[in-house]
Amino acid sequence: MTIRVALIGAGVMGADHARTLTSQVPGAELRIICDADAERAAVLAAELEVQSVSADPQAAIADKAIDAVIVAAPDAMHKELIFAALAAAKPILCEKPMAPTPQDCVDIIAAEVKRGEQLIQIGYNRRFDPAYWEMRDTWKAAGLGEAIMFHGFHRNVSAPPWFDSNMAVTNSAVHDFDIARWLLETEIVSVHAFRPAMFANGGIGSPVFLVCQAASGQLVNIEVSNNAAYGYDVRGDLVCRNGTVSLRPPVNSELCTNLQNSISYPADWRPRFVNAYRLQLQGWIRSIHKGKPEGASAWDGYAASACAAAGLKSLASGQAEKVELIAKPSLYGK
Ligand code: ISE
Repeated sequence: MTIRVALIGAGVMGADHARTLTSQVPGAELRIICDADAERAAVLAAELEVQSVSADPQAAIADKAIDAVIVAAPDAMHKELIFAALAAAKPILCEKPMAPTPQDCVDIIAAEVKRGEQLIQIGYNRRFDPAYWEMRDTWKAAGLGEAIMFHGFHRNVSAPPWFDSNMAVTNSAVHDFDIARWLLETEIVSVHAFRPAMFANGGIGSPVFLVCQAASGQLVNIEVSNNAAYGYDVRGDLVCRNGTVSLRPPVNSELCTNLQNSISYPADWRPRFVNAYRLQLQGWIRSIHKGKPEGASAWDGYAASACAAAGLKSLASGQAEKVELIAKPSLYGK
């Protein structure tokens, strides 16, 4: 059976998902592209030979010829679109963050729990990145013992003009909260957020530094620099009792010239995580075929957003803030 997919949102990530889905994901067909900008939807549909375009996401989701939905619309629209897909009992792959506030996430969880089955996957793509798998597997296989600290570095070349001060936490650091939870298999219980003094008042793309405590005792620090200037660069070090595993971003070639060697950095996250995005989409379609969820659940989406809320609270209070979570519904396991 072919899963007939509706894409809601044809911006940077929506278009990227559409290209990957139509070229590299067996068992799926992109049937409709929906965007408030009709021209943008039409151009992408023509490029990918997709049958239909629409400016009405609710109708696209309800359409009987659609089996599953990718939500890549602006963050503020995620909740209503997830609700529509849940009402139509259709699996959803929703871009991160799941919703703007933890309360919105709790409402989504309540709706999914009421349905009694996991239909929501959140696009925390790093969970599908071979470099992070290797980091986790190496840690486990190399006998490094207990993990003690995780250092995460998350750098973008430059922030777009609409990327306000909070988004370093709510839009970027959510990836790092999620991957730390995934690696350490624990929840983050507190977040203390700092800004360098020269960015005390925030501003577009201003950096943040977050120190988090995990329920199982580890410390996690996260640097987010969205105006890092030199390239898109995500790094990580997992420090354990008997050694450290360092994440090496995939590099296929090195330039050697003039008595020097150098590597190049991608301009944004798409080339760096190209395999992760493909594997994520393949995993999502497989999960629908098999009825077995993969990747980040609605609970994971909620936990990352709750960490972000604690981070924003900490920036305002200047203190470490607790990550407040509701009791975990049994639908999401232990
Ligand atoms: C962006 O929205 C993403 O999801 C990228 O993966 C991330 O690196 C970037 O910081 C976010 O703003």
